[in-house]
Amino acid sequence: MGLILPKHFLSRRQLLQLSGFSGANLFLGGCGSSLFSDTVGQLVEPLNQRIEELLLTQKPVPEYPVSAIEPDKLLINTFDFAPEIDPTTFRLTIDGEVSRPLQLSMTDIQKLPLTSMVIRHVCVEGWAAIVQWGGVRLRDLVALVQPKSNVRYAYFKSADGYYESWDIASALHPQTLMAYKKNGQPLSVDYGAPLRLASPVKLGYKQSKWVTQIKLVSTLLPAKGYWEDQGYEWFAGL
Ligand SMILES: Nc1nc2c(c(=O)[nH]1)N[C@H]1C(S)=C(S)[C@@H](COP(=O)(O)O)O[C@H]1N2
Ligand SMILES: [Mo]
Repeated sequence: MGLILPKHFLSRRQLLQLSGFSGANLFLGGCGSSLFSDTVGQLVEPLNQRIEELLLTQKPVPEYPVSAIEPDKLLINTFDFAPEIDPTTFRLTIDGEVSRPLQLSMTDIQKLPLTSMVIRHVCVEGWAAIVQWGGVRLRDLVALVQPKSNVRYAYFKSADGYYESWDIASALHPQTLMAYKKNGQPLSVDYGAPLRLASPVKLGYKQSKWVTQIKLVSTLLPAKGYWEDQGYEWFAGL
């Protein structure tokens, strides 16, 4: 079929499944005509070269066996309140310097390949826990919106007022997930439902819960993150 598709991305079958997304939600401002061919056509375009290179050079960090999960050790760490979000009306906005901004429902997101990983969550306050997260790779979501070549950061906005920014390499890491499952169960409200960041490459405070918007940008704003703006380190790598 001559489709140009990076092999670390979605298969053709998955693309065709994706094209079944409800059109109204898939593309902001889309005209709605010939959605099928339009969608598939956009998704198979190669990504820009900088991002392609990043994706090819990133190595996964070792994971733990399922038997190592510490179900009681992941403390709830919320700076203020846990927002109740109706998962049926929830939409994740992905926008910024991209060719195809999207608004995705949880049904859309759960049609994407599910990745499961057992990693250590580390909080700067002096505790850690081995956790299993399940969700969609952020790189798959980024690929859908077709980022411009100048994109260097991802901003994450949360429903409780929390905000974060990440370097694009960490955001595109193969184990950086937008998670909707924890230890094999659906994510609960306290732990960030319906959707949160989870990654073995960043400290706990980078892992935003209740994410409602992901914005891909070329410059870092003065407001870098909820804790960073109070003096914590921005990169916060593990
Ligand atoms: N929206 C939001 N995300 C957040 C926080 C928060 O207060 N609000 N706390 C952060 C901190 S400091 C940590 S350690 C982890 C804790 O995740 P958990 O509550 O699922 O253990 O969430 C991070 N993400
Ligand atoms: Mo934390």
